[in-house]
Amino acid sequence: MDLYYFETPNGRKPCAVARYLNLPVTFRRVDLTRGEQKAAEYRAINPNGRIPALIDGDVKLWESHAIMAYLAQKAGSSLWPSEPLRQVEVLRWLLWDTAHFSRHAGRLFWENYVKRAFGLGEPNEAEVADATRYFLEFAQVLDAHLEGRDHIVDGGLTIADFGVASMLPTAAEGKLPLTEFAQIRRWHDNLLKIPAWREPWPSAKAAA
Ligand SMILES: N[C@@H](CCC(=O)N[C@@H](CS)C(=O)NCC(=O)O)C(=O)O
Repeated sequence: MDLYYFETPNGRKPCAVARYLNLPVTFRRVDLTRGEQKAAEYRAINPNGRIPALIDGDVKLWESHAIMAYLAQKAGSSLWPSEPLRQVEVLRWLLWDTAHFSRHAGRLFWENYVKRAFGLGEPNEAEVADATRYFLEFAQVLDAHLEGRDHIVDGGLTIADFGVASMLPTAAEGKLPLTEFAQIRRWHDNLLKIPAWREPWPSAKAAA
C-alpha cells in the first residue's frame, strides 16, 4: 500500500491511522513546497492535485476521510465502528467537520500561517474576521458536544476524532481562538497522548 502525504493537517489524518494500526504502508512524501502535487504523474493518482492519496492494488483513493475509513476497515479496527448507528455518527461528524469546523480553522491556518510561511503576503484581515466568526460558532457546537465525553462518537476512539481534530495540532500557528473552549482543549490534550496522533510522520528513512 502506498500512502502519498505531506506534513499538513490533511496529511496527518491517514498517516496517524496507518501508524496507529501499524499497517504495512509505504509512505510516499509529495513535497508541496516544490509543487510535486501538481505533476501529471501525481495527478494520475489524485486528479485534484492534493495530498493525501492511497494506492492499494487496484484501489486508488483520495480524500483524507475516505482513506482513514479504508485503512480502518482493512484492519478490521473499531476506528471504523461495526455498529451501523455509530458508523452514521462518524459520517455525520466528518461531514460536519469538512463543511464547518476544519473548513474555517483551515482558513485561519492559511491566513495566519501558510501565507507568511510561503511568502504569499500578509493575512487578509477581512478574511480572518469572517473565518474567526464562523470558527467560534462551530467550536461552540463541538465544545458543547464534548461536555462529559472523551470521544466524538460515544463508545471509543474513531476516525471522527482524528478528522475533527486535524487542525488542532497546528492551532498555535493558525491562531485558532480556543481559549473559551475548555472541552475541546481537554479532548485534544487526550488525543495528543496517542503517539500515532502526536507523531504521525514517518521518519526520513521510512519515507520513500
Ligand atoms: N478534502 C481534501 C483536502 C486535501 C487538501 O486540500 N490537501 C492540501 C494539504 S492539507 C493540499 O494538498 N494542498 C496543496 C495544493 O492545494 O496545491 C482531503 O481531505 O483530502
